[in-house]
Amino acid sequence: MPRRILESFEVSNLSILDPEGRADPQLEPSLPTAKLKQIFEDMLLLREFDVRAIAMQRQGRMGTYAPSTGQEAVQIAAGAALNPTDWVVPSFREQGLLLSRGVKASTMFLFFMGSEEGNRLPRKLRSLPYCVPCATQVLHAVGIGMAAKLKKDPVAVATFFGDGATSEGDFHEALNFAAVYQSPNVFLCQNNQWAISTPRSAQTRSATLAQKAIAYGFSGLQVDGNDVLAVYSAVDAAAKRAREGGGPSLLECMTYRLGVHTTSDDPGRYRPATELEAWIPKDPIDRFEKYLLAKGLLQSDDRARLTAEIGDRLKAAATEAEEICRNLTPDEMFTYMYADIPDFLRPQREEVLAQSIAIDGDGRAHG
Ligand SMILES: Cc1ncc(C[n+]2csc(CCOP(=O)(O)OP(=O)(O)O)c2C)c(N)n1
Ligand SMILES: [Mg+2]
Repeated sequence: MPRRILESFEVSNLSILDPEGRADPQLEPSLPTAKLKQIFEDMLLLREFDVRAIAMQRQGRMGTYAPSTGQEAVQIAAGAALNPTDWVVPSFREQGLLLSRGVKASTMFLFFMGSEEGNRLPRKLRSLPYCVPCATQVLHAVGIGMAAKLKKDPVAVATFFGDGATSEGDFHEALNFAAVYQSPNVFLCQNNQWAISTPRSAQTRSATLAQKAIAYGFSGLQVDGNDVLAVYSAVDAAAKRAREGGGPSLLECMTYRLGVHTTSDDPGRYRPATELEAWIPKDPIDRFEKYLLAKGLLQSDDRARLTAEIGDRLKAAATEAEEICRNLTPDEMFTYMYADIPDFLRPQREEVLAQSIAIDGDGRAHG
């Protein structure tokens, strides 16, 4: 018997805006003006959030922070394409997604200040809190998807993770289960080309991450992740399919982390400067701004004005978060991990309490 080809497959890449912000008329989504403007404002909000958070971390007013500069299009377009009734399951880099869903900026600041208040998201927002272990959230999202299917709740469940997370076993188990159970999941990979200092080329020999879905029996699409309209269209289609019982999808959004992995990282030690220089002209905000300017939906001085307004709002949100932090006591670190504090932690907690540590007005601990 000769060998026969049983399967062959193709992987596509979707892009709608060209580098100058001109849209492909065949693919351009028709979005109301107010929505386009909101998307632009939310992208600026995420960029300014990074600016303020990094400054606060450098001043000792915030813990380790993971910025999203350069990745605004993926997060904001995804947030805009999902319905408020859909679920979102983030990793640790989705400030933009959560802000665009209505999480308060002060709550996001509180997370990075180490306060448990930063994990308390209003239930109606259908957003899970941040997940720092790489890829464990992808399984949680499939669980939510399977539950929604059992309850006949017509929602999509979108989960976010990085290129590095696709090397984790949890990612593969999650995709397999989602396919087998046809759960309403949208797997959204922010491929920012790096997992701390590990480049995308060292994660996998696959030509794309999108094609991983095909092995599990569903479709994967690579999307220009710096093209806000392409991400919007791809997430919109995948979420509709999920809500209508069409099963899961994987979207690999090609983007780039223009800054540090976190404020504890120095990419200058491992990343070629030429690579960064090549991505700077692909800035997703600049590209979308050109599109809106050409359409007459934005004036040339709008960006500076909006940025200043957002900066003022974020300053007030940061002050609000710092006020809340002033009332925290160090023994809170023992409060939330376990329902019943285990024996080995009891003496440590007692020691902290015995030292009567108080937090003063500057947020510094005193014995
Ligand atoms: C299970 C697990 N292993 C290791 C780490 C340490 N770690 C934190 S972020 C990170 C890289 C993640 O890269 P990627 O998935 O590409 O996401 P990105 O940070 O680029 O958004 C690693 C290895 C972790 N958080 N969880
Ligand atoms: Mg990455």
